[in-house]
Amino acid sequence: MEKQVKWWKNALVYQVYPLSFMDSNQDGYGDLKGITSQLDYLKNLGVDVIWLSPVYESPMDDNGYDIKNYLAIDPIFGNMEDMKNLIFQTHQKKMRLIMDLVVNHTSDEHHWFLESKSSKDNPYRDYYVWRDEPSTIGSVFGGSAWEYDEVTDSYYFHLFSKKQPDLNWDNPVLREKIYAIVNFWLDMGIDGFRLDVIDLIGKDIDRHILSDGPHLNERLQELYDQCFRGRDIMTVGEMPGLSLERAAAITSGENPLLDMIFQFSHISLDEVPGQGKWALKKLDLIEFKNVFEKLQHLMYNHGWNSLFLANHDQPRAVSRYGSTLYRMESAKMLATVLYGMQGTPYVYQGEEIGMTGVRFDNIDQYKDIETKNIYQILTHQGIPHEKVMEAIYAKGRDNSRTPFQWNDSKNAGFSEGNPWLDVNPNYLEINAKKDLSNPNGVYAYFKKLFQIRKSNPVFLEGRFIPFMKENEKIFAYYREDDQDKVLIIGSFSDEKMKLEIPFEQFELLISNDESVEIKNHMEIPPYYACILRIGEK
Ligand code: TEU
Repeated sequence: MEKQVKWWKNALVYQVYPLSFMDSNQDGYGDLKGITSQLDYLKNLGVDVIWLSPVYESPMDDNGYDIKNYLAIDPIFGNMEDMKNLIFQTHQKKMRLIMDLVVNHTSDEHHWFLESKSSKDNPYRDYYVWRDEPSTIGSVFGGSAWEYDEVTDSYYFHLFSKKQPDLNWDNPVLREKIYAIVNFWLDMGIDGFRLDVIDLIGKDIDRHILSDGPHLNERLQELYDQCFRGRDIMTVGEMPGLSLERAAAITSGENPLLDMIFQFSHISLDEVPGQGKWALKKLDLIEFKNVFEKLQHLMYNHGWNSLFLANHDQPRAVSRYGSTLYRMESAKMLATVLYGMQGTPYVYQGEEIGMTGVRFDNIDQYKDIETKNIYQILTHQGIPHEKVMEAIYAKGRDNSRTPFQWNDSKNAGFSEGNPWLDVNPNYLEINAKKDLSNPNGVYAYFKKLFQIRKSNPVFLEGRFIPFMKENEKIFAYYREDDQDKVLIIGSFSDEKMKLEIPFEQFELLISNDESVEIKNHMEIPPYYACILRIGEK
């Protein structure tokens, strides 16, 4: 009997950051109706699944990752009818939709927390983590992870902002409440979830174990049994602290705990180890290649991988790994090497038109809580404004959150109103209308690349074999199965590079510069990328 391939293995997932995608009512905030109006844009790219960052009711301290009511849509985004309509229209177009599930913490304005903090014997007290004394654990967004609350003279735990108290997953009553929420949305017809920082739900705070804690597997198992089992859905867990090996283990087996994981080993390589994201280090391509090679080998026939370079927390891939001087070339090159690998491909909104990071002069133009906090902390430490801004330009989360650049009209066609975050001034040059009108645009390239992926099974199941492993500027590898062999090549160099193609027979499947003739001894231009089929098919 032929092995049945799970649909999400061959799906293209597109992340929409609702605040910044499309504003339908001109209030400056993107919304659900705006997303619904652009479904054809996504369908035409080849998108199978839309992942929606949170749209639940929220005070927006962390742009919706601080939820006040899990069962309501925030008025900024519309209402429940708009949500149902988005799900319906997405399904009509034969796409699916997954939501973001943020259950490590809630907003401090969630009624559970308001009850919890009101007195020590309130029935909701144990929904959150309270201690008489703080420990040394720090918040991801800077400062202590403990906040004093005078009502009960105790401290609550918040790994993110102080408006995001952590839920107490040790409490079985709380867990039941969460499962009911998950089932509410699945019963409404959504097709799965991206689970925010889900590596944290097994933590043991008193022993300072946060990611991948002692209870992680049992909690994921319970969630699976109570909510996911038997449903035709996909799940992807964001697990910033998980090892490659554990990511493979959690996603393997007949009924994996999660279908795939966002694992961050490749993401942290441009940081000074152990010093956090703001301590910048030049990326060593060899290290980068090694992480991917390890991941590809670990996941081969054992677990499943997600392929991503960007999301709403990460800088724009072109600015980070490519070159804004060779913007279109490097956007295409990065897509080629990333999506040539085994795993489910993820595109973050704007990546498909080569959007870049932003450099605002004034710190007040930044809206991200993490960026604002770190600016205060670092400048108070005496680090000069310019130096802090350089780190923010490189790593700040607003780089990827500026409004989507649809065209060259006012506010890039995102909104007639005042955008909640300024549009990147380069929208006159970089926008979807311009890119789509160019047959050699980034969008057209992404589209073709995804068509090639889907129509050649070697991309789904083929083995990963590195090529030019020791080269510090070229990322190249084969994918090979019993029937087929392809060679994927991408140059990370802003200079010409020499390349040896050790085959007589090959067919060019795609390249980002068609004027380049493929020969045994060849020279490739900066940021060149191509995929060759080896031999004759
Ligand atoms: O992010 C979790 C996380 O640990 C990081 O991605 C982190 O936000 C980033 O590295 C900070 O530099 C998730 C969400 O994706 C993020 O937007 C939220 O702020 C965070 O959880 C809290 O919900």
